[in-house]
Amino acid sequence: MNEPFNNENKKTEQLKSFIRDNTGKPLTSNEGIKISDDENSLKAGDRGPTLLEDFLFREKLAHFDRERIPERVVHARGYGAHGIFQVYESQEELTMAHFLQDPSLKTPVFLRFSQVAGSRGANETDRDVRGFATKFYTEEGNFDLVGNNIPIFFIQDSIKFPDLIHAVKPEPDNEIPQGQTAHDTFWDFITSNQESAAMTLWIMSDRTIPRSFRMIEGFGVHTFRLVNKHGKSRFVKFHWKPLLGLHSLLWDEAQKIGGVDPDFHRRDLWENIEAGNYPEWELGIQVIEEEDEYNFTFDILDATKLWPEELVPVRKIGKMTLNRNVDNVFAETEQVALHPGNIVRGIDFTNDPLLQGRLFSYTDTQIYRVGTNFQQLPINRPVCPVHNNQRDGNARYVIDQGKVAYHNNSLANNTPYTVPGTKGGFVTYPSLVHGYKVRATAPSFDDHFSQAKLFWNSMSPVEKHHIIDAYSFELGKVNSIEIRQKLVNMLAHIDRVLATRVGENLTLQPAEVPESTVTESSPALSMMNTRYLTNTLKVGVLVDEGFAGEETREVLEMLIKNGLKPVIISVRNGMIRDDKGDQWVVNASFLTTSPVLYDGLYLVGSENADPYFINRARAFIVESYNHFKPIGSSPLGEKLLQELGIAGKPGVVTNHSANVFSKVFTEAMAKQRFWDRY
Ligand code: HDD
Repeated sequence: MNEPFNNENKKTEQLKSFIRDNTGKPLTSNEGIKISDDENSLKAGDRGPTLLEDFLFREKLAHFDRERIPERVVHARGYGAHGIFQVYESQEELTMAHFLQDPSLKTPVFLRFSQVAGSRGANETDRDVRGFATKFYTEEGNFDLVGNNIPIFFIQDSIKFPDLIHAVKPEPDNEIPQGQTAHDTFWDFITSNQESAAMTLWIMSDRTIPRSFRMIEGFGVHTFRLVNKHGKSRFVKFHWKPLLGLHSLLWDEAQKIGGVDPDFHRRDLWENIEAGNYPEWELGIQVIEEEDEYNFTFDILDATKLWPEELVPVRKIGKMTLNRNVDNVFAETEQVALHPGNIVRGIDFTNDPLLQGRLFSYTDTQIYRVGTNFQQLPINRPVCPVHNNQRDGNARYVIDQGKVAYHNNSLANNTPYTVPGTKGGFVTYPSLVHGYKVRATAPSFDDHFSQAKLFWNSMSPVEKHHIIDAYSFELGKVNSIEIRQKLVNMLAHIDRVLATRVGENLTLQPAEVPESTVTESSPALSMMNTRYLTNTLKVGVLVDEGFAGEETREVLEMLIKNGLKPVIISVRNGMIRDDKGDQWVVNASFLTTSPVLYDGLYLVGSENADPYFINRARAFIVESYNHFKPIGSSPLGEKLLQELGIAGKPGVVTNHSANVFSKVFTEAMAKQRFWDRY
């Protein structure tokens, strides 16, 4: 039987017993010997050589030599945080899953965001799918929802996964390029495997260059099952919807941020959690009854297809809040072992051939990457009791008592004992399967273009423009003219205008091929239909020596009240004086920061601004303006805006009364981009 469980964050409590605080403590070896000198190795004479006998030196170096473990073969660069999940109301009708029954229950979670292609040191703003992998530490064992920020996938059968990844990773002869899809082998794979058509539209969209991890959606991608206590099963897809809305960078910004701050996304997540701005997502489900399995124009087991929300609505059933940064990235984020095969009672798999292959791959990779006993590492341990007859293996942490390690037994009264389904044991849903053993894909998986067209039809003109630019950029980096042509032809199957526009940028004509006839669109797919809030958006405040202190203070206080985060930028780091001689802290200098790191600018200036300040402010404003961002200015700054010819343009706000300005500028910040500047 399960041991009693309380409502605190049991995972945090469990992790506490493994935490070591080294502050103020004597330095020791791993064997506990106090160390008197950690700067000089033991030598024969002070000019050496070093003696083999130096066990302290040997231990230190040998451990260092083994500090790295293999990085994940995909999703190597990632960042995680702890939190909790709470269901809004009992989902008993749909599932037995314990964590979805009681709205007062706070289930601990760990969420790891990642990018697929780049290595552990890759730039975080590369164009890439983002992993969105959640471990729920439930009372009935760990449930992992290992998804992405895109609801569909490249391929239908997991046997192709190594091929896809070999194609996207740096090309093996010269190991170029890092963390990019813009190269020959990737687009060769895509054009040779046309099931990827719809996925390429998603990855060429702004979704793959997010503004923040806090502003991405998550999707379980596969069709799973929910099973209730009467044994009734329904098909389900899982969604995570960010409460801050869905927002992205521009491609030009993403590329520049890669140089200015390669840690842009982790810094954003870390800083906001530290500041108490806890990011939240609602968990949504789409449910299809078993008897409706064949009532759709697509196969619901095909991972290259989504279920349009207008056809199968998303019901929001709970909320996840990330509220604690890790204590140690290696011990927690790097060693966490996520696996879509980690399911709990009330949730089950389907025959989706992509999911089926994943069920093998993840445990296999964890054993290789982290070791046989990876589930015993603190971050991976369930918060409920674990008892079984598995023993030994490399780096075993648990000490199992007694002589019995087998089932059935009589010496231990046949314990640990099995638990029937009626008492909480996991029982696989008895779905009916029949058929010949064949290596084949069902014809119902054959339509590769209808949903690609649905996605295209759903995009706003700005989003379409970005997608055309993205394909043109990527293909522009492909050397093979044949591959460029094949892609333009593939696009012609989706939409002739798209293919023609991309073709024009490459001086290529799309072939005459049948074009998808889908005319529907799905408003839920456009990022333009998201929420627009000011919460935690960053405003770069440009000040120079002798700036109007009182007025600036008044404005900034109001902006902070409205959820914005002003950052004072000036010529030098350190301190700056306002017109009353008051000292202000400068958060960043023109040397250490860049306009691409801010969601908007407020130009305060100064009566006697120095030429260098004006020069840098001009560059900041021009770049922000070209990135469609809000720009505010004090009356003193207005001259510069006029000189640049942008005063009075959309999203350019001038301050004549602190009150009115703060309100109008806040509204502009919420809008985030002024596309009518195009
Ligand atoms: Fe995968 C990691 C998501 C298909 C094999 N995958 C990995 C991670 C995420 C995903 C988010 C990182 C987890 C973490 O943060 O540690 N993968 C997906 C999604 C897929 C998908 C949403 C399609 C719907 N993956 C997929 C297939 C295979 C794999 C078809 C192989 C058959 N994935 C792996 C892996 C990784 C992995 C090799 C690398 C490191 C790891 O598992 O822990 O096993």
